[in-house]
Amino acid sequence: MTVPVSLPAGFEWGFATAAYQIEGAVDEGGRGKSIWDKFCHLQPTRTKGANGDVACDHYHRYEEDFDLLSTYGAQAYRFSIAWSRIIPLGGRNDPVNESGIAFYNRLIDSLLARGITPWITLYHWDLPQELHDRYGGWLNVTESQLDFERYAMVCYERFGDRVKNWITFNEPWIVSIFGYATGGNAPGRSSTNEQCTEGNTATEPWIVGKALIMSHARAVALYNKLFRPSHHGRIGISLNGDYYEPWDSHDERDKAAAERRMEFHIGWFANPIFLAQDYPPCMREQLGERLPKFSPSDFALLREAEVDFYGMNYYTSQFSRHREQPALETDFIGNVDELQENCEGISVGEKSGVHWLRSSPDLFRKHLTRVYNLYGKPIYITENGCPCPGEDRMRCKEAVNDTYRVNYFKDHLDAVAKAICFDGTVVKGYFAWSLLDNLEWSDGYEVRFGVTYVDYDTLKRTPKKSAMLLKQILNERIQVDV
Ligand code: PNW
Repeated sequence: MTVPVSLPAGFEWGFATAAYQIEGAVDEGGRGKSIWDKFCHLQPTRTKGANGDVACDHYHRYEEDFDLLSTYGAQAYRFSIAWSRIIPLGGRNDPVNESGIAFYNRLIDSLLARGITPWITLYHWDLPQELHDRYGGWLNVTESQLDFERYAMVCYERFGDRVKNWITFNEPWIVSIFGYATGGNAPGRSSTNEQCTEGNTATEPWIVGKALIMSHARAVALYNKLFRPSHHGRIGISLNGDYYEPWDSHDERDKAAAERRMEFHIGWFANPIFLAQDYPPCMREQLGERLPKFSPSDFALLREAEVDFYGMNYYTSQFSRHREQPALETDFIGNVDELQENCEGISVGEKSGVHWLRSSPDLFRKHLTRVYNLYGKPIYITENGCPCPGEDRMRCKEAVNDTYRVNYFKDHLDAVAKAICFDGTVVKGYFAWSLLDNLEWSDGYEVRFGVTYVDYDTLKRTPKKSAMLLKQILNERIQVDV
């Protein structure tokens, strides 16, 4: 039996991007270097030869890109600010770059003129290189949080009259783990990855995690105290994390492994941030002294940093299987195996164009409801999307027929509607990742997540079928109050 479900009135939706993935113009307008500039130019390459020097050239083509947003019917647009455009050297005593401020003012004003609501992410992975060189960047918990606080303050002061939606960090888990445990992302530190010359996988990610949590807390506390009363905006953070089912649903140890995996993914950040509590007990148990502690003053700050929403980036789900042997010091997932098939050989979902992502909308619904029940904040889905199978080898003509993506969006929006209607979960908005094909970090330009095809030789943009679909689905589905 099919039941018609709909999304509530006022449900916000649009598309998301991030500065380094689309802007280009890395040497223009007084921008300073970020850790991604350096990482993308390492030899031998760690990013399939790709870098963000030009990317989608959004820096010069933003009007054209916003025309696309208008055509697609978007109500909102999530983008990130490159810290090193605003404060090229990054630090709290370093100069503010007016030309960088002017660029983001142009973006904001152009969106507002079109009736599109801007959502700003302060940090989407691009730490000013200078802060990394000066004191180790996120490895320095004390310094980094003060510099981030000042950067946030400049953004609120200069943009907060018009910007009412703020996201402090995008995916602190990826920042900590890919940056400092596996070394797959900038700054590329790891003691288990042969390509890396520096790092300590057993300790660094946990230090960085604390720096990100406290930096977030400072930025939110500052907003609450000095800006909320007059700006009346909303602030939150975007956490990634898959949903995990037990590999063998009859095995209690696999059930515990699934829950533990999610605690290592989400609870690591969500317990301190949303509940002002210590890290999940299973993390303390496994990581012992390697997991930094929160002092009474840290907890006081966490309590002051009440947020308005939970930003959820969701792409896929997996199965989790317990391990018999004790955890390695370098383990960061709770001593489990992660699998895309369960013990009966059933796949978690249909394969996409990238190995780590299979389409699992039913588990998305469970994930939404679990997160809402645990952390109690309204959820905005700040990223959801996929590349189609084989899309990396397609030319424009083929790529625009993105049936897999169309179905992915349909199925995932259906899951959102069910979570709202049947599970009582509060979900208030949805951003598709991404407006444009763009630099997919260490995967370079081959993996395409856009609803718009970008030809990287000519930079021509061509809408794919999925681009217009969201407008159709969301307009049909949103309940109209009469
Ligand atoms: C997110 N994983 O990253 C980022 O926020 C985006 O910038 C990125 O383009 C997008 O997802 C697509 O990858 C992730 O391996 C990268 O599970 C990798 C994973 C999850 C999220």
